[in-house]
Amino acid sequence: MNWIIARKWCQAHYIDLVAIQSREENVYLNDYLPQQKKYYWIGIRKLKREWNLVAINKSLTPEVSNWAPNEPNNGKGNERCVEIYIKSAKNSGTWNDESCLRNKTALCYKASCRPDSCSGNGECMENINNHTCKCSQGFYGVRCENAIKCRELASPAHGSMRCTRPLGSFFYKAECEFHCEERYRLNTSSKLLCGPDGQWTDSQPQCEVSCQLDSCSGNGECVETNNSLKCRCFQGFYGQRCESAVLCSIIQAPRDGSVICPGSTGELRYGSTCSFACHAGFTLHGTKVMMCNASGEWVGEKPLCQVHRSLLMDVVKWVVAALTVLPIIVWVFILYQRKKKAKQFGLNNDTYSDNPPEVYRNSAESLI
Ligand SMILES: [Ca+2]
Repeated sequence: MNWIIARKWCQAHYIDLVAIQSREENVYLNDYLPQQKKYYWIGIRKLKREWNLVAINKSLTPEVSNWAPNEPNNGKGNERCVEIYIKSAKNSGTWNDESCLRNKTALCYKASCRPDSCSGNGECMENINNHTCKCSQGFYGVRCENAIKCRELASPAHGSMRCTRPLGSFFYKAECEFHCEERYRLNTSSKLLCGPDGQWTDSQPQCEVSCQLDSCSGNGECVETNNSLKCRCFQGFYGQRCESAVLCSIIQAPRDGSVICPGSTGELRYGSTCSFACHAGFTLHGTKVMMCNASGEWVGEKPLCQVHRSLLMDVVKWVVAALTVLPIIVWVFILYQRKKKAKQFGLNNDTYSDNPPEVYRNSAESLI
């Protein structure tokens, strides 16, 4: 029967003309089949200038080709079908392109592949009396029944992991997503896929502490180093998280004066200022405004309130004037007293004397 009828016959009684997919099969067929005078048709035909394995509709590859020397030669100009020499005198087990109209024995095959022959994870290849599975990426085994496994992952410290595992735990096609607690950040991708080569798309993620707005209490610069944080405190603050402020001591008002520290709420921090003033009549001597520095010390000397100089001078003038006038007043008073005594004894003598006149004394004695 010619090639076309041979194929139809095979399709009717078996599956198709044999689809040879390896060179070893040629050896097997040559050993196994009996010799036929005109040899056998096999399931290879030229379609659109390419040799095609018609049963599985695949192009013939050089690795599978087993042409006899100088073949295919299209010797008669219409050689578009392929025969196999079985137990020939020479080139036994090799192929020759031949006219499809020639009559030869049909070499059929019986299917061995079933829909689940390769577990749905590979391509089933028909062989003589058997089949083999060509597994898809990510699968292995005689029936491609095993999936490649990636190494197991775990939830990171201070984080969580959630996986979808269509083929089982951490097998090919598994997807794992990672999340970190507040104040922590993933150091790699948040989503990992298990690839067909058994490798995750990234390394196991870890949650590392990350700088937040309040990591340094808003009083310093946050720096991330080796999964830890470091605070560089601004001037006037200290502590691991810059949580403490440098404080200056409470400053007292000067005597006869007052002090005002604007904006302070009891604590006098770095940068606080205090202004001094004196009561009326006093003058401020020294620093009018003092500032708390980054070391917790006041800058400047506390001022003094002293009496106003003009007022002091007025007081001095009054005292001097008083001291000048007072002796005169005393002298006038004494003089007045003496005159008064003289009048009392009838003596009209303007001449001043510490001793009263004898006349007066005698008269007095005479009165006694
Ligand atoms: Ca030929």
